[in-house]
Amino acid sequence: MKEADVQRHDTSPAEGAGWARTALAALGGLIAGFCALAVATLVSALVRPEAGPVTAVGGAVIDRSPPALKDFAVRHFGTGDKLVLQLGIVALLAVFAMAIGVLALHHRRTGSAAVLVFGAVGAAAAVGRPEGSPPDALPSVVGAAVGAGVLFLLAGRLATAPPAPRTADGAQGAFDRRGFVITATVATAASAGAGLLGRRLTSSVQAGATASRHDLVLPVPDSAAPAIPAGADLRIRGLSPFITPNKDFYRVDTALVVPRLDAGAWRLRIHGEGVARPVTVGLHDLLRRETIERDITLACVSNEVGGPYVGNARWIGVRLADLLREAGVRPPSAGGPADQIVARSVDGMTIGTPVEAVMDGRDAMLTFGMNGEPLPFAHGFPVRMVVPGLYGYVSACKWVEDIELTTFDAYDAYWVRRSWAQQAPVKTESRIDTPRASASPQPGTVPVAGVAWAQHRGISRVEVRVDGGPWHPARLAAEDSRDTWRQWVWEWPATPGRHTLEVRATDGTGATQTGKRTGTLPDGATGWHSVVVDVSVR
Ligand SMILES: Nc1nc2c(c(=O)[nH]1)N[C@H]1C(S)=C(S)[C@@H](COP(=O)(O)O)O[C@H]1N2
Ligand SMILES: [Mo]
Repeated sequence: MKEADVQRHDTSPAEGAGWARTALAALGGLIAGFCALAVATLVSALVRPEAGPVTAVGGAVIDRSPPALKDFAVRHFGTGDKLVLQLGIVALLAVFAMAIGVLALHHRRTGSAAVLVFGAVGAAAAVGRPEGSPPDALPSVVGAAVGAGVLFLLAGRLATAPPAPRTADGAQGAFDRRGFVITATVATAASAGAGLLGRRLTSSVQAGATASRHDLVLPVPDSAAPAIPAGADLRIRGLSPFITPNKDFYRVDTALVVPRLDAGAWRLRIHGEGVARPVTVGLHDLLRRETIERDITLACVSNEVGGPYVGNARWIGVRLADLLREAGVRPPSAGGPADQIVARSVDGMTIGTPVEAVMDGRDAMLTFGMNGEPLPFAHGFPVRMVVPGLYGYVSACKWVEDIELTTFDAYDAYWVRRSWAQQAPVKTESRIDTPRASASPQPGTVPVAGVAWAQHRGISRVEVRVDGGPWHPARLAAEDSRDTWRQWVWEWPATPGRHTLEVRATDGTGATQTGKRTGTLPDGATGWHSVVVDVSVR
């Protein structure tokens, strides 16, 4: 403090130079921040890309977001929610960096110390993530140390008068403008180099993962999925295709950086209560096992009525129940002590699934193939879980590396700790895909079409009504399996005017979807999807 104080008194800037120094100080703060982040990028490439400060803080924000906010973000930004979050963090950091730069102008040491405080925040966020460990602090700590040093140097250039001779503009203000420019340039260039090197390192590591995905040849399944019935896809304009292409498949997860795992290095451990013979398997062990191929519709509990977070794919993998039985696991109904399977991903996600559901004969899978190709990285490469009939957050762990048998009493998984239900079977839902809300079809016959799903129970009826009138049975597309969604269409004799269309489905047990509107928390939204359209002669 003492030195800074002396400097403050030393520099009595000439009038007019004040604003320029302040602006340069703010710039200095930005440069210091840039250097900190760039160096952190290099260090995180060596430690773990996800341990970088922006990613770590973003992850910590996600971990702590109340469910309503998470829902809001998913709803409004979709998969872009993460980009918005990261841009927000960087923008906020930029503002702080400028403020700290100005602070450092007068309080050099305090300003530099403030940079270290931000480093500590980043370090704490990284270590505190579900998958965090002490080395994850390094990127933030080293980055902040460099940033603090750069700021200290730059503030020094702004504070001290250069030794004579003065430069041409030296008369304007009593600070070392030239020194500032040189220091700023060198620091920026060196840090940019470090950052680029970090990116290079990360992408060369990821190149291995990409190659391992490219090289993965999916087996011909021992038990192929039954051919999709010809009438399963009604091929109506505006209606979701029966099979959702991978590129269009919704994505919901907490990963700011998609984990890119090397298939050859991947291992899955199965252990815990009642596991007589714990096992560790690699991908090649799975490929050598009996493989199955199944069409299964996946849905997110955060999907609002009428929402997009549902998709149908053809999965290839192995039956999880086979592996569990080999490990000596018995379901609770056969006296097994564990009633919950906790799947853990490489990014620290935990997903709790009832053992009974996995072992009751349904096609609960560890999958490595999606629609004829290896799982895309964003969907869990190399291996994820899929369990028909349960929402994704209680069944579909991506990038899975550990399966522990335990009880629901003993352990709450990630989303359960954030007020979502421990157990969540998919609710019967239906959605109108066409016509879209506020469409204006011509009067006459208008196909009203969509999808309905009640995984593992199947769909037995779909009905549509107009303006609260009588329910009309829709024509159902052929059923592929009760684990998949089902398309439907109703030919509407549309008359001019504004009309409200509503849809409801009945599942294979005969239970009709409730019209009572509830939100997504804690175990999935209910209510009938409705769209308002304007039928008009054009
Ligand atoms: N590792 C991991 N697995 C995860 C999640 C996650 O955040 N991390 N999200 C789950 C949720 S909430 C859903 S709905 C599904 C979505 O799978 P998808 O992104 O492949 O559509 O993945 C599940 N598996
Ligand atoms: Mo989800």
